[in-house]
Amino acid sequence: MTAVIVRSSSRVVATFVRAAWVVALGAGLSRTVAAESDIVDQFQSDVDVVVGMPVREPMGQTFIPSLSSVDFVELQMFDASHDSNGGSVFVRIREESMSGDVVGTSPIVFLEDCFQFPAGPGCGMIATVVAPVRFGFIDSVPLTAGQSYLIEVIHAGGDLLGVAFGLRNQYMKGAGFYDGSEGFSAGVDLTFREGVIVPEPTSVALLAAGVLAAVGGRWRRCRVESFPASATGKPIR
Ligand SMILES: [Ca+2]
Ligand SMILES: [Ca+2]
Repeated sequence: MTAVIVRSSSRVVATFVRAAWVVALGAGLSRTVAAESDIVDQFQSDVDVVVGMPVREPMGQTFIPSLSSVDFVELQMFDASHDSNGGSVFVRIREESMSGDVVGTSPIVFLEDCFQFPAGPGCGMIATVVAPVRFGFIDSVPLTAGQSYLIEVIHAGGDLLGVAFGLRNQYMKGAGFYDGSEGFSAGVDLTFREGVIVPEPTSVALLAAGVLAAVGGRWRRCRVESFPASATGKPIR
């Protein structure tokens, strides 16, 4: 009987070790396969003009977040050159202004030639044809909600690119600028979205339910094996 108890105790330990692996594996999978969704915090959606870069840099937009971090910035851009090299661009988050400390830098994003205009003539000429370009930060950038920050857009090489702006002060909590100053007028705002990325609740719930079911199943099997025994001494299953 003692041996049975020891063996059963070992199985209990093994079960919990396996369960821990299941939970750990589940946590890893939740980051790699679970669907994610954006929570957009600050934004300005209108496109009134497209400004070329790098010739009109420095350019950017001040904003006041209501969330305490930022995971992504999305801009509306176009390929402004007939050259076919493609272009590269990245963004920085600074405190308050162009002279503020850099608190986050995105990886460089490479945009293929004519990325926003894949079919027919017009690439590099029709500035109203823009496409969203997303800049994801490798690590979430911590912010202080209610304080002013700046999105700086930087050309990193290749074809000339264009960045979209609104011209009617559509975003009231900040100002867009290029040529290193606050644009044509106080009404200029970058066309942008910024926010955080979260797992979709349904994915998390399904994943958690799956993990709990797996752990529960192992636990029930362990209990059946550990206690009652048949007349032959074999565990009853
Ligand atoms: Ca091009
Ligand atoms: Ca504004």
